[in-house]
Amino acid sequence: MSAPPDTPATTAAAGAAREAVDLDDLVTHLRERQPRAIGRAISRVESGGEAAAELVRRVFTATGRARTVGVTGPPGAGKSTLVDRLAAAARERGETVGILCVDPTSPFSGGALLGDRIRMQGLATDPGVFIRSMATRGAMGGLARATRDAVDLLDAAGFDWVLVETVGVGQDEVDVVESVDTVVVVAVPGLGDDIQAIKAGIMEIADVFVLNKADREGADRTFRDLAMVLSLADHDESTWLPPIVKTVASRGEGIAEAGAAIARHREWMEANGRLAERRRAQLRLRVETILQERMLVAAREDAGLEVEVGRGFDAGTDPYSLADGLFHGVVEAERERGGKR
Ligand SMILES: Nc1nc2c(ncn2[C@@H]2O[C@H](COP(=O)(O)OP(=O)(O)O)[C@@H](O)[C@H]2O)c(=O)[nH]1
Ligand SMILES: [Mg+2]
Repeated sequence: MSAPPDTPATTAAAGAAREAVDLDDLVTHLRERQPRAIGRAISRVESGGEAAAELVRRVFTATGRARTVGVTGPPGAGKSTLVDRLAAAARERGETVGILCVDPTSPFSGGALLGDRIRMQGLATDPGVFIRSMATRGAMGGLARATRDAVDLLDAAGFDWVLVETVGVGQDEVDVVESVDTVVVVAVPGLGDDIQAIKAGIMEIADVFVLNKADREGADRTFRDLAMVLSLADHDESTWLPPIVKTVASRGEGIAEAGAAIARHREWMEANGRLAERRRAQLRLRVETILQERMLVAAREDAGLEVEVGRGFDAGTDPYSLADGLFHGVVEAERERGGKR
C-alpha cells in the first residue's frame, strides 16, 4: 500500500512481517532440534495466548511420532533418577530423548536436580537429549496446557522419546499424565496406608508400576501389596494389567525391565487400537481446556467481567444471571468481529 513510511499501520505491518519471519525461523530451527530454538519455543507455549496457539498450529502436523511417557509419584521416590536412567538407556540404543519436568511445588529444584544428575552422567552436552523444567506461572490449568503443548514441540523436534516427570498426584498432574501414551507410577517400599491412596487415586492411570528403591527393607511386602490391589481390579483379556517392575534406579538396576514394560505397553496399545482411542480422548481434553481458557479471557477482555461482577455485586444479582450476561457479551463481541480476533 502507499502509506507513508512511518505511520502506525506500516510499523504494525513491519512488526507482523518480522514476527512471521521469526516464527518461520523458530519452527525451522525447532525441527532441526536446535536446543536454543526448542527452549524459546517452550517459553512461547508457557506464556500462552495467541503466541502458543500459532506455534502449535504450525508444528502439529509434524507430531504423533514420538513415544511419550509420563513418570509420576511422590517426591523423593526416585522419578528423576529413573528418568535419567531411562534416557541414558535410550541413548545407548541411539535414540533421542526430550525431557520435561513438571513440579508445581518447586519450580526450580526439580529441574535443577535432574539437570545436575544428567550432567553427572555426561548427558547434558549430548545433543540427543533436551531437558527442561516447566515454569509454573500462569492460570490454573495453564501448566497442564503448556506441558501438552511442549510435548508437541519436542515431538515435532523429532525426539524419539518424550519423558514427562511430574510430582503426583493433584489434578494438574493427572491432566499432564493423561497427555502421554504410557503412564509410569513410581512407588517405594513401606507405603503402608499409602497403598490405599494409590488404589484410590492413581490405580486407574497407571500403565506400568515401578517399585523403586527395591534395595530398601519391605520391598517384597510392598510388591505383594501392590500385586494384591492390582489383582482386585476388573481384568480380562481385553484390559491391560499394569506390570510391577522392581528397580534400584540409583544403581541402574531393573532399568532394562522397566524400559521393556513401557515398550510392551505401547505395543499393546497400538495392536488393540487403544493408542488412537487414547489420543482422541486427549485431543478432546485439550480442546476443552483451550475453550475454557479462551472463554475466560474473552469474558474478561471483551465482556468486562470485572465491571459486570462489581455491578452485579452491588445489585445483588445471582451468579447464573451474571454468567449468562457475560456469555452473551462474548458471543456478541465475537459476532461483531466476524470471528476474527
Ligand atoms: N536407596 C535408593 N535410593 C534411591 C534410589 N533411586 C533414587 N534414590 C535416591 O532418592 C533420592 C531422590 O531421588 P529423585 O530421583 O530426586 O526423586 P524424585 O523426587 O522422585 O525425582 C535421591 O537421593 C536418589 O539418589 C533407589 O533405587 N534406592
Ligand atoms: Mg524429581
